[in-house]
Amino acid sequence: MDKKKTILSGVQPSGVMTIGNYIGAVRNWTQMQEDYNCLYMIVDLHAITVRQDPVKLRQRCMEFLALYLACGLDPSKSTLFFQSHVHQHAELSWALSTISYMGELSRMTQFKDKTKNKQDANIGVGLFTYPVLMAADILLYQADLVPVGIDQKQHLELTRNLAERFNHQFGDMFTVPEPYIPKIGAKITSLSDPLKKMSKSDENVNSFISVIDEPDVILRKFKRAVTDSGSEVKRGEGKEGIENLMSIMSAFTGKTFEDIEGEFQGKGYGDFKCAVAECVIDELTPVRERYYDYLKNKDYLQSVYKEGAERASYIASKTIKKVYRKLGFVDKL
Ligand code: ATP
Ligand code: LTN
Repeated sequence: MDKKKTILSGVQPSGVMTIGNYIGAVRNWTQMQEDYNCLYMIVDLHAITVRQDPVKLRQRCMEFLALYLACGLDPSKSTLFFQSHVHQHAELSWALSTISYMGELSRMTQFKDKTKNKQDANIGVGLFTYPVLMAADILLYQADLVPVGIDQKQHLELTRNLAERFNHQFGDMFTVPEPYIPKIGAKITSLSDPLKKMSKSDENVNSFISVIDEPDVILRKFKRAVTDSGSEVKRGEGKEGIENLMSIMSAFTGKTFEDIEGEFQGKGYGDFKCAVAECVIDELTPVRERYYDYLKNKDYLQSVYKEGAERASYIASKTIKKVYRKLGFVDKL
């Protein structure tokens, strides 16, 4: 019997993957492939909770798959698929929405952030029920562990609550999952506002580094990253910008904060920013090269997502059948 634990995660194809997504999530996924049963999605159903251009979205979904492969996800070890190709995600989401409370969904900080300054009349319901779909993604595969950045912790809590609530009301059904949040890089912040999360859908392209940015672009963006008016490379009050760059360097080199403070003692921000850019460029250059190779090979990409959807659907259909029985629906003949 397969005793490996199950891992599931996903990224929204809502822009180009940033180093925040890479450090906070995707890079850790690759390391888990050896020891776990891994399923990694491109969450296209989630992406449409904010307005998307359909032509661009389709293109971006394929680019994301090429990026997953370029970052080291291996389809012979992990199941890679598009969320919309497995219809049970939407079905389980509906079932779970009937045991979700308005109050708990209203408390989700991502919902509050994304609807800030908007009138109720203009807020899409999908943004509100977004975390229920995420819970469905996870519970459908009985995932044990979910590797994400810190911003998703609250959604994981909700998923655990929904799993427990369902189990309590209808009898044992779902594994209650645990979040897996990295110690360093769980929240990389914006280069233009160090108090804000780095986000791929930010309108200001200088606020994020995408994993396929060219070396000169990476260097330029780091050079103009917002810091404080001081000159010492160390952590401290009001030094969030520098601390963010230190986290990036630490994540890309394995150096501790103390190592970095020691190495840059007496040197200015200019030298430090160039060094941060250099270590990011070193790691991302092969990723970018592999990405363009995969992108050219459409047949291969198609074979990957077709097989991924088949494998995922097999598990998802078994779960939804059990869920429907528990809920009291008549078996489909
Ligand atoms: P969007 O801008 O469309 O909201 P995003 O860039 O915030 O997207 P998501 O697709 O929401 O990214 O997140 C994918 C994964 O990357 C999640 O696990 C999330 O926690 C992680 N992640 C996103 N941004 C960061 C960040 N700045 N630092 C660390 N992890 C991050
Ligand atoms: N909401 C997540 C993306 C996501 C996800 C998931 C992550 C959708 N479904 C299931 C882990 C497991 C985000 O990062 N915005």
